[in-house]
Amino acid sequence: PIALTNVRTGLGADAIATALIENLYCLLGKLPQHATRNDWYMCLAYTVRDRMMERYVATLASITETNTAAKAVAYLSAEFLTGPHLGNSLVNLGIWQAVEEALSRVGQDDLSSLLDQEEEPGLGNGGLGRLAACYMDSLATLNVPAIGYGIRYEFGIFDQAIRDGWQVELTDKWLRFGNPWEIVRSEITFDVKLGGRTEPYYDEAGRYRMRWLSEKVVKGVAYDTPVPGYRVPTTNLLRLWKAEAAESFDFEAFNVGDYYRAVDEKIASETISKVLYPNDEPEAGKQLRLAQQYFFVSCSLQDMIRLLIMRGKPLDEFHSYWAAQLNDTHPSIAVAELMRLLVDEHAMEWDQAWAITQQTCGYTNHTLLAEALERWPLPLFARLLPRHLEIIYEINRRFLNDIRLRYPGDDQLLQRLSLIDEAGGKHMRMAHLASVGSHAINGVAALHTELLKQTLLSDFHRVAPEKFFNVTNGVTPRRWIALSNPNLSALITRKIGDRWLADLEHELEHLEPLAIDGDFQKEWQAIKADNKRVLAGLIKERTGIIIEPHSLFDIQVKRLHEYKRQHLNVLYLVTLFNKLRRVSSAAEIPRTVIFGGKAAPGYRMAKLIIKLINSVAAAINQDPVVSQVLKVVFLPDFNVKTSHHVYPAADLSEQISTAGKEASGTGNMKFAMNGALTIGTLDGANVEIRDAVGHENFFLFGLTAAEVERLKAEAYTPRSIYDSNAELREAIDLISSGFFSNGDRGLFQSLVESLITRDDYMLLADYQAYVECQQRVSQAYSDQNAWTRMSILNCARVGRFSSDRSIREYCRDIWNVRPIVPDER
Ligand code: 26Q
Repeated sequence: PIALTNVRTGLGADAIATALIENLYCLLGKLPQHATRNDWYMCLAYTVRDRMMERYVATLASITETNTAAKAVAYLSAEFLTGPHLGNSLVNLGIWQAVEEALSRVGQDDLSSLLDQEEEPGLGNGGLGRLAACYMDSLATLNVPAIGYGIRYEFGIFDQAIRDGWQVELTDKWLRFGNPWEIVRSEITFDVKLGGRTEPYYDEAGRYRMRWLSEKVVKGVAYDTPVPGYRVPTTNLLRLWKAEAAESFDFEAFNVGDYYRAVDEKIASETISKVLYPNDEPEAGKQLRLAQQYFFVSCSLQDMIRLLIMRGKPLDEFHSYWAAQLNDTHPSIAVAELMRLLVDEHAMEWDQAWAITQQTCGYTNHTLLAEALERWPLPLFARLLPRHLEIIYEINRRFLNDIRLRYPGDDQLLQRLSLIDEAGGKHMRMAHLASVGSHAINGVAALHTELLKQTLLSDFHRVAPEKFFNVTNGVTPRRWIALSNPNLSALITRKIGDRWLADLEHELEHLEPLAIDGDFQKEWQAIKADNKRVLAGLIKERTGIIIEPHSLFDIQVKRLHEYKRQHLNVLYLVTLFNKLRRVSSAAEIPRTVIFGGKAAPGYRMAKLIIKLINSVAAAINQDPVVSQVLKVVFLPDFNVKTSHHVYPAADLSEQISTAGKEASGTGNMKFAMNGALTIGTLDGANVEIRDAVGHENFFLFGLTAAEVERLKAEAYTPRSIYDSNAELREAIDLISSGFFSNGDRGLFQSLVESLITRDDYMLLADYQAYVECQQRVSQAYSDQNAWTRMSILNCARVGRFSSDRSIREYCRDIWNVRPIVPDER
């Protein structure tokens, strides 16, 4: 090991203070008196990164050195929604106080303003990308060697602004001021072929083989970001690929004098990692999305092979050293690409390559919604990946042959299982490719896994039940409690010691006896009140709306989607509005209802729901009587950074999706950990959260998933509910009347129409139950001591929703990997 001087590694305030000044000077070329706030942020970031390097290098060595025999995890994901790194690094390295002290010695006593300076990497849409980030934190914390492989998007998820109540998308220029957390590995690059055709040939041994004569080649360059575990020796990495032009192509064009064509090629190549696609983006741009997926998967698998060879291991032991997890179908082309690399590039026999591929890959499903399943039109697929199409045909032929032998005469079964959907324009079914190519398939909550087995993948469950597992999602308590709710963390530590952050499942429950302790309740309430004041300040700053910190903070933050039913919440608000205008509002519990979330730019109904929320909010907030007891806020640009202030301030967490539609949800866990009570349906992980916290501490309403299906099958008629429920009709009619849209009766017509005529997500069916449940919430909130007891119990009992528990289950059931004990390094 290199003897690093104390200024690069020292964890005390002295060493850190010296390092800050030195980095400011050496890396940024500034003296303290000329440094801007961003300069201080940058030099602090470099100073913190320096302190991760020793562990990062040692951990990487455990994946590259010859004599270590540990299996490592490759988490393949098109999205990693890490959020800002600085605060999290301080928590995990245990240097928060030392940094505060060091900063004050150099005349900077506002750490929080420097934390605020960081542009968050928004390299994900929502739950799935954030889950990948939580899992990276837990892998490192559990000392499991792992690489998160993905794409270094130049533009992440768009920034959201609200203008005149509508969502406006702004480009996310997160790299504008540089990224101090990443290290470019210019020497780690791979060529990725695209397009062209295939051709058979005979190799030197006289064997019949295929080669791929591609139309073009792009180059992937590795950018590494260290991922420190919580107070452990392991520091893993995120390895994100940036697309660049393969130089050879520049030269070819240049040589024939076509300089501008060479530059065009370069731009086209770099487009591949340019921008993150929002989910639910329809048709347009599909080809680029597939190119993105293939690009990062190919680079990652080539890198894994390179690392295996570096370790001196033979290729036929690939699966003994790598567990590759496919985060949804986005990286599922890995199944065909690993086959191509092994068979075409490394001359392995098909059967052996197939065994290795299946033993290496695991597939996590995150959705049952038919419209969200990835299917590629065959012509498009063939154009971009002609060799993979052949490989997939061969996988399919062998797979269906096997099924045919086991289930003779069942042609329907063959058609349903096939990797190719033959109906109405042929399509590649990526969920089928992932399922066939993996040894393990998992859902992300108990209910979701059951539904997966009964519906979407029922035929796969029939032919290979041993492949199916449930791993209920979890979230990291380091970011979602320690970092975002420091006062609550300090209180917990004062009462039950400091082991809970590393062992939430077993330690947090020690809070339970304190739920009825009057003094503890007071402290708990004081912290919640403080957090609510902070959020109120942020809301005033961002929206100008002044809210009452003593009111019940009722919060729904998540991506906008009809199945998540933000508009059910709105129907309740309009109902309340009507009621409060009629009768004296004095008896009502004061509430502040807060929404946040982005809509996919092409999802018109989701964008209309945002407009509706803002329109209803405006009417309520300006009504002199109603606004005494009810305020409604749409907090713009909900992202990881903002969310740090949101979860800790919530009294009530809205988890009101149509039962059977939300695979798991993870916000539900973040809220509960911070002492919010949940109003929710029996959907996703809500079911397990309710069981964990106790049914009496959870506000349940609505149809079950089975009831939703039954009702749908029996010809559901939302209009009859509209006709028979006067309060509901009044609410809907007020929206139709133009009351919230300056008399424009047309504005919300499509929304109202869809509710009354189709109501695909059963809002009307659940409306009355929801309204009544909200009344129970108000009643419960009026007894502050009882509410506080429930709040404490919610926190104390959700230890199992730590991502550490989830990762332990993946390690045991799916990956067969073990932690590296620190001594082994
Ligand atoms: C697909 C094709 C083209 C462009 C984009 C996409 C795309 C991108 C992202 C499709 C889906 C996503 C993200 C899905 C997602 O976040 N799912 C959520 O995953 C969470 C973690 O498991 C669950 O808790 C949520 O229930 C689930 O909705």
